[in-house]
Amino acid sequence: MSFHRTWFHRTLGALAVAVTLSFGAGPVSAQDRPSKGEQMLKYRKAVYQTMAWNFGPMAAMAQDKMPFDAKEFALRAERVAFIAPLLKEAYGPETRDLPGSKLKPEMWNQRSDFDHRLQVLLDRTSELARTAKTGDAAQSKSAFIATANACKACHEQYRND
Ligand code: ASC
Repeated sequence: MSFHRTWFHRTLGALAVAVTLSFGAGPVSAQDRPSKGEQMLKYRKAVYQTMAWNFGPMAAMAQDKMPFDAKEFALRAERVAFIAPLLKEAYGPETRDLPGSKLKPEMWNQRSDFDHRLQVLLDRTSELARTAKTGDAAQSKSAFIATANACKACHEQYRND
C-alpha cells in the first residue's frame, strides 16, 4: 500500500513538473530565454550603473559638495578603472537594434571613432586611479574632471537623451 502511495505521488510530482515546463511561468524554453544580445545589453547597463554609482561621491568631492576624503576617492577611482574596461566586450553586434538602449544607431557606422572615445575613457580612468593613489586633492579632482569629460564626449555623439 505504501509502495503504491509513493509511486502515485512521484507520478503526480513528475506530472506537475511537466505541466509547469510546458505552460510554465518564467524563462524555461529557449524562446523565452534572453538572447545573447539582450544579456549583453543588460550587462552593459549594469557596468554603467556600477560606474555611475562609484562616480557619485567623486563628483560630489570634485565639486566641493562633500569634503575631500583621499581614501574614499581612491577607492572609487580604483573601482571605476577596474570596471570601465569591461565595456569593451559589451558593444557586440548582437546588441544592434535592440530596444531599451539609448545608443544612437550611427555608432555602428562610426565604430573606430566610438572605440577611440571608449579608449580615451579607459586611459583617463587609469590615470584617475593612479593620481588618486597619491592622495593629492587638486590633482585628483582635475583627473576626475578629465574622466567626466571623456564620458560626456561620447554621450554627446552617441547617446540619445
Ligand atoms: C556620471 C554619470 C555620467 C557622467 C557624466 C559626466 O556620474 O552618470 O553619465 O558622470 O555626467 O559628464
